[in-house]
Amino acid sequence: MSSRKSFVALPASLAAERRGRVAVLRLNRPRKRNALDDETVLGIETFFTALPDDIGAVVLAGEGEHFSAGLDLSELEERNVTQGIAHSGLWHRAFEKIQFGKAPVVAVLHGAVVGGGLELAAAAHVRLAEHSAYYALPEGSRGIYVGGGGSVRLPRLIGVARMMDMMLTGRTYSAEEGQAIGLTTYLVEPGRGFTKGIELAERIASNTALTNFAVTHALPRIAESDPAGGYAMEALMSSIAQADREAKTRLKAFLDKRAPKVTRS
Ligand code: 1HE
Repeated sequence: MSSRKSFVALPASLAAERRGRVAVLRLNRPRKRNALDDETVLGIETFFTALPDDIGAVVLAGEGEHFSAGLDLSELEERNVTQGIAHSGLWHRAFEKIQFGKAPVVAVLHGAVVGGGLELAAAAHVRLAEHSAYYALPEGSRGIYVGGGGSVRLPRLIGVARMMDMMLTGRTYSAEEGQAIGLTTYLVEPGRGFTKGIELAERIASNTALTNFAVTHALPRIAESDPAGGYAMEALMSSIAQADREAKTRLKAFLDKRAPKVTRS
């Protein structure tokens, strides 16, 4: 059931609602192309911190013609080095709450997904794009540098060489190119993104909480480990997951021929 009533107080630049076990967070500043000012970044942190325990997945989307124009450049006042580090830390903290939060996040991308907007999208677990989406890191030409975790997350998605190219030459990737290089894993027709995002989020929310935890919290850490540590962590995680009562119930349902088979989509 859709409910417009938000479970958390947010700035006007964000809008939240819940639809059953799926929570939706929209960047809601279309007149400024969803540029991310400090208040919005703090609001994102608040939203993901306050997520109710029964929410199984989140859809993150943008209102208007663009997902996000990145950092609100009008706030780029004179900062000294210490203040700059603190500002970047604010983004890091907020986006960590997305990546290592309570529920998997599906980002629905369209229009400009640039600078800090791309860094935001990179913190999600599943990214899907409408054909209108395009990706850029204009920091290079603005005389600044990414500060929202982009150097950590983007090379893991598309490689250091592509990120260097984007920052040094101002290269823009189209939605189709973004799909080909791994920025997104779904590409849909214009206007279909949100519906597809909800569909994927509902599917994710139907997994057990323990499996979703394993995939979003353990898997990325295992992937970063040395192989020996990774195998040990994987063995522990898989034994914990299979011991869960809900896992036993689901396995029994399959063996009793009550659960769906895996089919071609
Ligand atoms: C903004 C911003 C912004 C738009 N900060 N106000 N990001 C960028 O370098 C991207 C800058 N933005 C653009 O290139 C374009 O605005 C877009 C391609 C995204 C959209 O173009 P368009 O023609 O639809 O909109 P517009 O007319 O350019 O902008 C509409 C309004 O939004 C206008 O304000 P107005 O008062 O004149 O109506 C713009 O000034 C405003 N606006 N983008 C502030 N980004 C943690 S570090 C991350 C570092 C970065 O993210 S750097 C990348 C910054």
